[in-house]
Amino acid sequence: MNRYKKQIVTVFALGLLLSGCNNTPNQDISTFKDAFAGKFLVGAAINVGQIAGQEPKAIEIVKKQFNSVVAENCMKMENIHPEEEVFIWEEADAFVDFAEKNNMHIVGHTLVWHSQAAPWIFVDDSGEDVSREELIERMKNHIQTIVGRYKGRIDGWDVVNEAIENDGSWRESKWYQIIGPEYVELAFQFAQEADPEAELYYNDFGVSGRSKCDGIYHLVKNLQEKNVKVDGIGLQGHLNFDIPKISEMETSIEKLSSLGVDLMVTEVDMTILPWPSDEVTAEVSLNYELSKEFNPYSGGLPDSVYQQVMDRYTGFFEMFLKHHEKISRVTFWGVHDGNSWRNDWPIEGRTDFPLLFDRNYRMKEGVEDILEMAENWETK
Ligand code: 9MR
Repeated sequence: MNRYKKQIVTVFALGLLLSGCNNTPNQDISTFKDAFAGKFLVGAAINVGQIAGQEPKAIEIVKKQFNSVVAENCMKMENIHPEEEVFIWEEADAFVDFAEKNNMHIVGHTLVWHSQAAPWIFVDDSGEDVSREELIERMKNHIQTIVGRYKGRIDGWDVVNEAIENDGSWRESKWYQIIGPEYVELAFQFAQEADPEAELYYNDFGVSGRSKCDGIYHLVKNLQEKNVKVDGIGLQGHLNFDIPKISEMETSIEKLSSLGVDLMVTEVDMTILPWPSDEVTAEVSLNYELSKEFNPYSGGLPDSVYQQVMDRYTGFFEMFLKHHEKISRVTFWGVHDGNSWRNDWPIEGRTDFPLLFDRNYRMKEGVEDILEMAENWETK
């Protein structure tokens, strides 16, 4: 359990003790962070416009509802370290300042990823791949400069993102091709050296798939056997309308928790739009053309579909509550439907409804049932 969660649990337990009402649900609680207090943190990814004050209503939601934040894009390599000698700190600094000012748990995302890596990192002046030693040195400098800058301020880092393929094998990223599988343990070691107190996570999508879950299990087990510090696994929750089954994610939670690390359900959203290909994935490089067939709800969502989304969301949260002792945090990937990446991937310009706050910054109808379920969980 991380230091922030311990604090929250203590405050919550104290509150219950003082009120002398262990079994009586508090009817006044109506926010995510209060309803799930004592179970897990609830967070959201925020973007640079929101941090810069361009969307005050979204920020109001964040402050009122959540106790953890992650930066959606500004800490990714191509943004924060676009050239070897250039680090751009303004946006990341503003993100950390915002979170600290509002006393929130802070997640840094993400240090080593195949996507949005700055192109310079893998090549020399003539455009050839750098040597293994050189890439290790560059990765070390990247990780330690960033983690070092925020030492003691960022609670946990997504150190390595998406290193495993759906079939459980290694992703053939440039990191893997040039350094070999040891790049993962080296990344964790470099991060630990830079901030020994920060929690260090491995984060991936599609974790409900059996082969992928097994691949991640073995990756983390191998790190543990080598005494590499890894505190948690992020199971990205990029859900679809029909997959994965709740029970499939539950099986993964059970399996991965047997490693004795914290689990986080990260990047939660649920697309309801038709998928334009046979392969269902969160691979960000995909891109298809916009057409009416693939954008059926631009005029609004029919009630029956809306209800199915809420039922499915409720089912997932019920499962998260059941396993709350294994889960330290659940984080939404965005604040409201209007600014979700889902509207633009893998087809740009669609209208999706993936989050629990609508385009008008209103909490969606039915969310209060999820909060009530959380408040009453102990009494079930
Ligand atoms: O939400 C992010 C979007 O704005 C970016 O364009 C995209 C491109 O890299 O990344 C999105 O976030 C990704 C996250 O960092 C890692 N897991 C998958 C997320 C959705 O693609």
